[in-house]
Amino acid sequence: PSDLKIAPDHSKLHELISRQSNEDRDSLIRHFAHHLEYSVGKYTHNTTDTDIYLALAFTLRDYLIDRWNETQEHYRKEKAKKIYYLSMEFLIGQMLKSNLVNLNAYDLASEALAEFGYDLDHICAQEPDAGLGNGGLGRLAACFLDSMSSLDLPSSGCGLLYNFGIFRQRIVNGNQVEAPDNWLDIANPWVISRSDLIYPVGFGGYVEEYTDHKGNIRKRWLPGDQVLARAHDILMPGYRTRTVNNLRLWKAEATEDFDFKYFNHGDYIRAVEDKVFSENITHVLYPNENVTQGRELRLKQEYFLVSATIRDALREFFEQGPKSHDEMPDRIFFQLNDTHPALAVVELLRILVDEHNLEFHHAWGLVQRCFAYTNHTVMPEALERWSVDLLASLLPRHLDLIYQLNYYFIEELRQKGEPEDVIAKLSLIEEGADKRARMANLAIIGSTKVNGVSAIHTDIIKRTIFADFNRLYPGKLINKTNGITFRRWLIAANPELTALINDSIGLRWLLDQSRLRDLEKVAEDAAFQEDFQKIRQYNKSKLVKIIHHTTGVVVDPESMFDVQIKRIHEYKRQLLNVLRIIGDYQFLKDNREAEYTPRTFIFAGKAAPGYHRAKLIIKLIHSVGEKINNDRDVRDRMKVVFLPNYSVSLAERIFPASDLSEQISTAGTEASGTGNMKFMLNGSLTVGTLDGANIEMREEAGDENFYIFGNTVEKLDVIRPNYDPVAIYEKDPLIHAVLSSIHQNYFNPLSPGLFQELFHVLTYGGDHYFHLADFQDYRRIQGLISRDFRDRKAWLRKAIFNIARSGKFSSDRTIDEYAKEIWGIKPVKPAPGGSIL
Ligand code: B1H
Repeated sequence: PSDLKIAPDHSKLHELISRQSNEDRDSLIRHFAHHLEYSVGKYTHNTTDTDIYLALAFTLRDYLIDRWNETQEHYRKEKAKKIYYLSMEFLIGQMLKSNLVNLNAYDLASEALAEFGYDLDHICAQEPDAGLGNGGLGRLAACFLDSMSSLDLPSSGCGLLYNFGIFRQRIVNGNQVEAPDNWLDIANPWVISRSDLIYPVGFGGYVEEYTDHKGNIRKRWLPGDQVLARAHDILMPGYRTRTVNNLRLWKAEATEDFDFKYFNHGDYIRAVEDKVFSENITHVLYPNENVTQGRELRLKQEYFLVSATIRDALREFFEQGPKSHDEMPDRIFFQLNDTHPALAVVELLRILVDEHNLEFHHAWGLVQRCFAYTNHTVMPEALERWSVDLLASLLPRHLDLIYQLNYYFIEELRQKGEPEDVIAKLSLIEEGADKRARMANLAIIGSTKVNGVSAIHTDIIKRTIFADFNRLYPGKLINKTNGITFRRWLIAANPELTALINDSIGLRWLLDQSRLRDLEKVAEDAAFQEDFQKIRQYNKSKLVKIIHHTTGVVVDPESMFDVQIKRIHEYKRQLLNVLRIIGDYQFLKDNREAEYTPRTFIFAGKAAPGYHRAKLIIKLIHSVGEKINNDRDVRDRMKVVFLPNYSVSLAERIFPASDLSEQISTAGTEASGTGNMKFMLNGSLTVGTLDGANIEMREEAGDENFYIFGNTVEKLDVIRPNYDPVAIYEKDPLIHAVLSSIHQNYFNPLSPGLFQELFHVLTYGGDHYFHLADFQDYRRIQGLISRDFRDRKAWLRKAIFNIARSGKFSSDRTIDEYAKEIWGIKPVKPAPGGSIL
């Protein structure tokens, strides 16, 4: 960018990193021209930015396909063990830029397009996000795919091709309004439909007992309905390697066999209606995070993913010509991203027993060695417990097998002398009026390893929800702290900072993020600090434009950008942030001349459409913002904005422009968090509770570079029994004033009563998430942060230390640990190929 005064010597760097020849460049341009003409159908007239995007995407796709074929051929030759990462969500976002970065072709493409007068960044922005996920869990899966390819690990993501991803959020009058996300409405060059990979998936019907030719009594499932699962691949290149793996997304299609009874009765429409009905399965992503909705369609989706994936994996396994099933655990391994795909355990067992005639215990022994399960939450409302009635009608044979597994499991527990009350808790079935199958318990007994996603979270699951399992199977529960891909979240999202880092510490960190530590030596270097500051201001000025464009609010790029962006959830405590903002506002109204570090409070995040209270929090943020932004007493020092439609692509623009990262969940509730890491990597400082990965981030950054406040898990355990938020409200004048403003409709004079529910939740409702218990400490630390921000050099030093010590949170580190400690696989280096492009 021309207004940026730092000038790393790109030409030299470029030569050094890429050694790309003119041949690469010419080939890229030739391919691009070909696709513009023959794939997009444009020549010179009325070529739109989207056309340019499509032509470039088709060009890269060719390169990806070559490498994918090579990679798969190589895996087959090496008889490599393969990981299937099963997830109902893959929040991959836009692909063009990250593919260019990974293929080391970003600069090349940028120069080539510039020749024709196009700005590559602007072209990349034309791509619709693939929003096939809700939040952290889905984005984690996407980061993992990037790392698995970058580390040359034979693997495939396994998910669903939803027609509608996470809804688009519009804000009307301060309220969230949902609109469908029709992300496939323009041709998607990344999604490759596989004409040959299609499997029938059964539902309903009944279980039949029969006698086989040896006289054994056996069971088989005769499904009532069938739906076809067709494979669609999105290719995932690794960073500076020729390895390309695939994300395989299954889409539901109706079977060709219409129900002929309708035709015979002349009811053509009815027959075709049925066809449409079965295609519903992959129509839409359930928009919940950290909550399950026990709906029949969701169960169908989960089984659909599981069934198609297991069939496909078994096909690949048998194509290798194994001597027996016993080779399975050396060739295939399934990682379960939460319990959503936990039925895979039963599906594999069913196929081995019912279709391949393996003896039950032999089959189960094999299954257990092919699975591992990741737990992502302890929120009770998120733990899946499927109604036994629903299972009986949709998957009768699976329910049968769950009962059989439970019988042997409970027998084992009795033999170990476990008391009946403990057995009742461990049972796969929750007894009661409405019986339910506990998917976590099933996933645990079906897995070699179970992992939490941060040190504290693993500790909590070992002590609480899975304590008995931990005692029974010591060593089975382990920690794998989450990570993020530095390619998307630094190299692609913040190229200016990347160039500065390259200039000062060289390029080794690109392949080994722990080498970012070398930045420590420039943390106090005045020139480095100044360049870093300029980049931050440049990114902030770009965000200022977005804020103005989307909200109409003009904010000051010199103010501190204080940011909370994530799903709206009570446990994440956006309300605590709002209470603090109201407190600041009241303080400034009463003390107009007081010293105050100007701040821009930035929020973004979606609320689940059925989560009324979360939507009310969005409305409150807007109402408070409306008041503050228009109050001439404070509006030069405070601004509150809510950026609509939080998404991966919007996040990529916010992290590089943030000063302060709000990670303020109630201790013990946020399993890890991954947004927290993206801020750290881009040089924001964190204000946070001792929760999730914050704890390890502080350990790495150093206490003096991290702002911790609030009650710990241990303290909350002490407080909980006698916690009395009403007493705090009545005794603490500050809290009283803040809550009264909500209670007395200060921000909503025209719709009195609107926020009473929120007032109630925080007081008489019991303040389940301890907002009031942490309020004063939160205010204290924010005061400290304000003072520190004014000492620019000290602040920058802290920021640079954060970047330098963020290496642990690279998903390459996380995936390396999964590979070694859970999957038991080694990198399979690609066969040497030509140039990188
Ligand atoms: C996380 C979910 C989740 N934990 C149920 N659990 C869902 C649960 O549709 N559902 O039914 C969807 C999502 N998501 C998040 O996982 C945690 O809250 C974060 O703390 C964590 O960083 C992330 C990745 O591990």
